[in-house]
Amino acid sequence: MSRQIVSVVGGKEAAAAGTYTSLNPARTGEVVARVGLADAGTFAAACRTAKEAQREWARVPAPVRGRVIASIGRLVEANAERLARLVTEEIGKPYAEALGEVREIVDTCDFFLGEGRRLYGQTVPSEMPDKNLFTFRNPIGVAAVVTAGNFPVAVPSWYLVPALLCGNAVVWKPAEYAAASAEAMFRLFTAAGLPDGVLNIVFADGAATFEGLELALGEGTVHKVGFTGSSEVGRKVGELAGRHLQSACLELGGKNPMVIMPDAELDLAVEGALFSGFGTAGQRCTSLGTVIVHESVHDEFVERFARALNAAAIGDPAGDVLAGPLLDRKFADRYEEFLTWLQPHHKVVSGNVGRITKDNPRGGFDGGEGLYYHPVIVDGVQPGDRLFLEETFGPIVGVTSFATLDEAVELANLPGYGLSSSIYTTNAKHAFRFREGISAGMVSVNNSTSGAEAHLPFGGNGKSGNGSRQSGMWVLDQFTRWQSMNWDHSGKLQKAQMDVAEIEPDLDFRLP
Ligand code: UN1
Repeated sequence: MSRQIVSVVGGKEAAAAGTYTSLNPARTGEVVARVGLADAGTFAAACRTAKEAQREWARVPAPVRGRVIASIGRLVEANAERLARLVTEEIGKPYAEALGEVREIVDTCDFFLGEGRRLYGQTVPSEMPDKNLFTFRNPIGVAAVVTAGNFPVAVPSWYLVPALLCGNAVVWKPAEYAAASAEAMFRLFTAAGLPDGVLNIVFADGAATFEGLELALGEGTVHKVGFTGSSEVGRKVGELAGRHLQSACLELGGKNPMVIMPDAELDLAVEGALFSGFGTAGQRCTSLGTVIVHESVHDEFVERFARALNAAAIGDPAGDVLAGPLLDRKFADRYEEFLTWLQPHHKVVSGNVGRITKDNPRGGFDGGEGLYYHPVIVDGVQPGDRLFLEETFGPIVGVTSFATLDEAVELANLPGYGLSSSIYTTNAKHAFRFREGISAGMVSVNNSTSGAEAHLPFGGNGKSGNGSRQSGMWVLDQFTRWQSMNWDHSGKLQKAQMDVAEIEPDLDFRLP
């Protein structure tokens, strides 16, 4: 029996205006959940409800809110296998990775549970006597958070956990195709004791969400928009937020480069490229886009990379595989479009291309009813190619070569994204020169482009985002606003800059 799920606003189930069916991408005949989709009015109503609930929540002492975060972490930990199994069932993420994803929620809770006892402001001296200066972090109010389904629980937790800890209320709109995973996580969060209305979940399609967001921003019930998704939609969300004098927290796509220097340990680089490019079937925003390999090791690298890929298991995500199916039909269709970008000057070195079927099997695997695709390595990619310049969410990696490190950095920055990057080298000078030159928010040395840890800043530049950062202490600036306070207890009006004591120096003094 499949699940029936609907939006929950203020602790109550909200009316649905339509239905979405979330399918198992590994067996598309299996329904994971029937999802009631809300309209724009329900989204806006959820934001009003959140605004009401936020006032009381902000009055709960931050250390007590920290205890709620601690409970969320415990609940997620106690339900880790169930939640991971659901993620695997709903989006086809290999179970080991799904467990890792659930772990990332716990890590995020572990980090922020103590932040309730910090949320440090500063006490600083004034220019004048008998006056004190302070800074406070205030919650922003209501955060509207719209998330993708490739990380249906970990990435939402990067928004939800700090937003709630800081005393905000949240309206969360998860991806429809990952609705059951999102709803399960929502239940774990509310079981930790969040008062009704502090966290609301609204299932809606993109158009209704955008319209609802526009309404809510107009009504003044949303104070921060968080969005994880494509650069294209991110632009629209950023524009909308900007019209309301807000800066959205945008986590967008990537065309993440991996540079391989002639001094790299090639087998290590192959292992890194394999996981970066084809783990999660290439559907992380941090997945590898293009390998930029030094011309002297190009042929050797490509040969080993193709060999490693051919030996890798693609199949049922419940098993021990490198990759399962694509997330959902929408992603499979888009991926097929990316495959049309292949041109005569490209050389596919990995074997078959396209959907894995009886007529186009991968060894003994025919894909059954799943949205499985052959993983593809394309050699000979050139800087003017769409395959080089644009994100290709899915299991396809381009390869190009370079002569000097400066040229490699230039190639790495050329597509104009800036989320993640990687360099394989045994020379520290190369690593630091790369770090300095690369536009990405994240740099790996001798490691995969993916796999960011929960306590480092996560976010991109250029087409990957507007410079906002999630995770770690940096995200606090997304969910709080600084307030400065001065308190004069001198009993008279002391004017800043004017009533300030001056100590005369003898600036003509010189040593004999
Ligand atoms: C994403 O795909 O939106 O660094 C985030 C990583 C993961 C997060 C990916 N921890 O690959």
